[in-house]
Amino acid sequence: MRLFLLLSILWVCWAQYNPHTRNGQTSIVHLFEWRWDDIALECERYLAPNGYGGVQVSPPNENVVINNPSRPWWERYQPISYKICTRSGNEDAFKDMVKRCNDVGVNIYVDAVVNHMCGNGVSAGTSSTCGSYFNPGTRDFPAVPYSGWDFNDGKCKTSSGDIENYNDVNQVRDCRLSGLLDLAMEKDYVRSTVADYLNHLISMGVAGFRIDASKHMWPGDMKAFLDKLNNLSTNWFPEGSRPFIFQEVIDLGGEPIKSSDYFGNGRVTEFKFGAKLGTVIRKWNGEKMAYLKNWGEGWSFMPSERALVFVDNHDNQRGHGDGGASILTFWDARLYKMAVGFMLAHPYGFTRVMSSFRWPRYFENGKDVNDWVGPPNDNGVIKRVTINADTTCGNGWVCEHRWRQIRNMVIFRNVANGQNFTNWWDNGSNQVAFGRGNRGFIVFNNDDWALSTTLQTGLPAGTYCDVISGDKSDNHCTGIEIYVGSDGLAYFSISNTAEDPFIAIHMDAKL
Ligand code: QV4
Ligand code: CA
Repeated sequence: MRLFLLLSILWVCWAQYNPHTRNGQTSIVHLFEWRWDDIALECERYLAPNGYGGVQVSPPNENVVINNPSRPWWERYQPISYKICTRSGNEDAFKDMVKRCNDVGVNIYVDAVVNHMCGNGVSAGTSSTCGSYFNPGTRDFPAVPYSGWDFNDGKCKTSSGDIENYNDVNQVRDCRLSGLLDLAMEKDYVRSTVADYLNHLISMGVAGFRIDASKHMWPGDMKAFLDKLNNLSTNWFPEGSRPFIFQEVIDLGGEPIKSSDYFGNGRVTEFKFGAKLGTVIRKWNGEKMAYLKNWGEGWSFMPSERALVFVDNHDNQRGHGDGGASILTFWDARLYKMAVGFMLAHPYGFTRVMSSFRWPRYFENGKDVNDWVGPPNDNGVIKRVTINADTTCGNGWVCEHRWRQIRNMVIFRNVANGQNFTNWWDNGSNQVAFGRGNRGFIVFNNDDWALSTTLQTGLPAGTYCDVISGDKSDNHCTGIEIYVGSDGLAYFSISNTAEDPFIAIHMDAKL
C-alpha cells in the first residue's frame, strides 16, 4: 500500500511535466500560423504516420487586427478576448481539429497568451478577429470582461508604464511588456477568468499549454491559475491526467529572473540550447562539436526533465526575443538540418520542431525590416497548406517537419526513446559520433576535410539504411547503406562537401 501511495504521489508530481504523448512519441511540432483545418489534415496524413506526438498551435483566442503594418504575425500576441475566433478558424474548426488529431494520437498544445491584452497604443473600436469591441485607453474589454480594475497600471513604478529594466524583477512582472496592457494576475477574478479560458480548451481535448511571456508573471500567480485547471478529457487521456505545461522564459543568464523560478509550475523553454548549438555548428568563438561530449546539464542547462528544447522558435528565427545571431533557421538549411538532427538524436530535453512560413527577409543595417510579415494570405485570409508531389509544401509554407532528414530524426528519437547516450567519439575537432544504447547511432562531419573511420556503434550486426541520405523502403535503402559487424564496428565515410554531412542509423532502418 505504501509503495502504491508513493508511486501515485510521484505520478501526480510528474504530471504537469508529462506531455501525455500517446505512443511514446518524443517530439512535437509548432505549426506556426497554420489554419485549424490544415492542422487536422496534417495530423491524419503526416504527423501520426511519422511519429510526431503533438502540435503547438498559434494562439486560438480573438486578437487585435493590425493594418499598419499589414496583418503582422504578432497581432496574435495582442488578445482582445478569449473567444476561439482567429484567422486560423472559429471554435467549430478548432474543436474539429482537436478531435481529429486526438483520434490519430497527435496531441494539441495551445499557445496561451494570458499575461496581457493588446498594446496600450491601439485605437479603441472593433478592429478584432471576431469583431468584439475594446478600448485599451479605458482598459475596457467587454467581451471577456476585463476593466480597469484588472490591470497592473497602479502597481508599475516606471515612468513609462513599460518594462524599462530587466534587472528589476518587479518591473518585469508588473509593468507592460512592449506596451502590452498587463493583467493583474494576483486578483482572483483574473486568475479565474484565465483558468476558465484554459478549461474551456481542456474540455475540447487540448493536452496542455505553452504559457506565453511567463517571465512577466509571478510564478505564484501562475500556480494559482494552473491549480484551477481541470484534468484532461477522459475521451482521450487517462483519468487524472494533468495538463502539460511549458513556460516561455528566456533565461540566457545575466538576469535576476531564472528558469528555475518556474520549475514548480511545469517545464520551461531552454533558450540556451538553441543559442549555444547554433554557435557550435557555425564554429563561432572557437566552438567545436567535440565540446558537445557533455551537452545538456554539462553546459549549465536546466535539468533535462524540466527542459522544452528547440533549435529556433517563431521569435528568434526573425530576430525577436533573445538568442541573437547564432540561431540557426531554415534559411541556413544545411547547418540547420545538422542542428535539428543533433537535437533529436541527443537524449536531453523534450523536443519541439519548428515549422515556418517564408517571408521576404530584407536586411537594413543588420536588421530584417520585414520581421513583422505575417503568414501567406490572400487579402488577409491565411492561405491553405498545399502539398506538392514530392511531399513538400507550397503556398509559402516551409514545412521543415516534412524535410526527410528532420522527419526521419523524429522517428530516430522515438526508436531510441529511453536509451542512454553511449559510444561517444570525436576527432578533437568537428567530427563526432554517439549512440543511443543498442537502438541508434549518428555520425557528423562538420570539419573541412573528409571523415573516414571505423566506429563502435553499439548496434547488432546487420545492414542499416542511413535515414539522412534516404529511407528504408521495401527492405532496401534509397540512400547510403552501413554495414555493422558482429563486434558492433562499422566503417563511415562522410565527405565535407556532402549535401548533408551526417549519417544516422537505427533499429527500424535495419534491413
Ligand atoms: C511598441 C513599442 C512599445 C510601446 C508600444 C505602444 O515597442 O515600447 O509601448 O509600441 O503600444 C508589437 C510590436 C512592438 C509594439 C507592441 C505593441 O512589435 O513594437 O510595442 O506590439 O505594444 C510578439 C512580438 C512583439 C510584438 C508582440 C505584441 O515579438 O514584437 O510587439 O508580439 O504584438 C521578451 C519576453 C518574451 C517575448 C519576447 C518577444 O520576455 O516573453 O520578448 N516572447 C513572447 C512571444 C512573442 C510575443 C510576446 C511574448 C508578447 O513569443 O512572440 O511578442 O505576447 O523576451
Ligand atoms: Ca505581467
